[in-house]
Amino acid sequence: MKITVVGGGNVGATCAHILVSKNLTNELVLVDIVEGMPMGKALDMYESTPIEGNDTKVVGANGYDETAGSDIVVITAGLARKPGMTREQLQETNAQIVKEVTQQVAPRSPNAILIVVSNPLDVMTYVAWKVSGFPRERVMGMAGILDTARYRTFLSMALGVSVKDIQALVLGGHGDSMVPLVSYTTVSGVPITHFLDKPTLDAIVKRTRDGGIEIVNFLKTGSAYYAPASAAVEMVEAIVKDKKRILPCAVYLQGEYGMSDTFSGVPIKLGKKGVEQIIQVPLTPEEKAAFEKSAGEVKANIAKLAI
Ligand code: TXD
Repeated sequence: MKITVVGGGNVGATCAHILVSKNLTNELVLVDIVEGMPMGKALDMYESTPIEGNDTKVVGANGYDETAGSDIVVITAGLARKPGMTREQLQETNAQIVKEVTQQVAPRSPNAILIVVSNPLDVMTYVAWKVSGFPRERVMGMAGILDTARYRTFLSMALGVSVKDIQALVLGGHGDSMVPLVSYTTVSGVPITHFLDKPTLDAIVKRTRDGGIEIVNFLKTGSAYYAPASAAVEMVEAIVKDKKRILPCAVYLQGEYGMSDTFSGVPIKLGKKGVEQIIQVPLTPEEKAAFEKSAGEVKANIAKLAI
């Protein structure tokens, strides 16, 4: 197993570190354009392996030859938000970056599975899919797991119960119109509406939608990275261990949920082949309308791409 992480910034380096400490790969390559930085971070991580008892060879690079033959490539390269910015404002710059990265990665690792993290997430995943020419099963974006984790954390805080016992799904695009599905939220199988009233749930849904900017406003110089890195690793682990996890990920829709030629977050079965199934769950009329609005916004942004 060989994994490449492109972008050695906050999310990329944290993701690489978790992958190494979880022993998920024999070889990990960290790529960034900043001279020397990925080599320094990679060597530092490599030197942690005798202490952690891992067997991962960690390589840093400013180019792509070292990435050849990767099984999985996680793309985190690109600008992050600062206070006052929307994810969509990153689109023009990050589309060029994700395009360049994909052009370098795809021919060197033609059988790889691509996991895109860069924002605006759904549009950047479309860019990687389009530029790579890979089948849709092998190109996906990470956002739903993070958004769902935020939602589960806030519910756990409100209820005073373990985050482990809260099951939930957040679908749609990774933007302010994402759709936390209250109808599929349970505490160990018991509907969430049994525990919380509508105003409390509405406030939690809103906080989930604003979860990214809440952190940006604290950090001021960048955006969240611990939970995003953990979320990307959960996807990698599902693939590496062929776990057949059911996770919300951004995938190319061809008629599913009434949408086509666009990427949006929906539940999928994730295993060694990548997207092994897209799971269509019935939505309430309200949720359906919210999903269509969110996915429609992504589609409109894809139409603005000049790649
Ligand atoms: O849920 C999600 N999908 C997200 C997405 C959650 C958190 C962060 N999200 C997005 O990921 C964020 O909006 C950014 O677009 C990316 C990366 O966020 P990060 O916090 O890691 O940003 P950094 O720390 O600025 O790191 C970005 C790195 C930095 O080191 C740059 O030098 C590098 O990307 N970079 C490049 N690497 C390789 N090749 C090119 N062309 C390149 N351009 C920049």
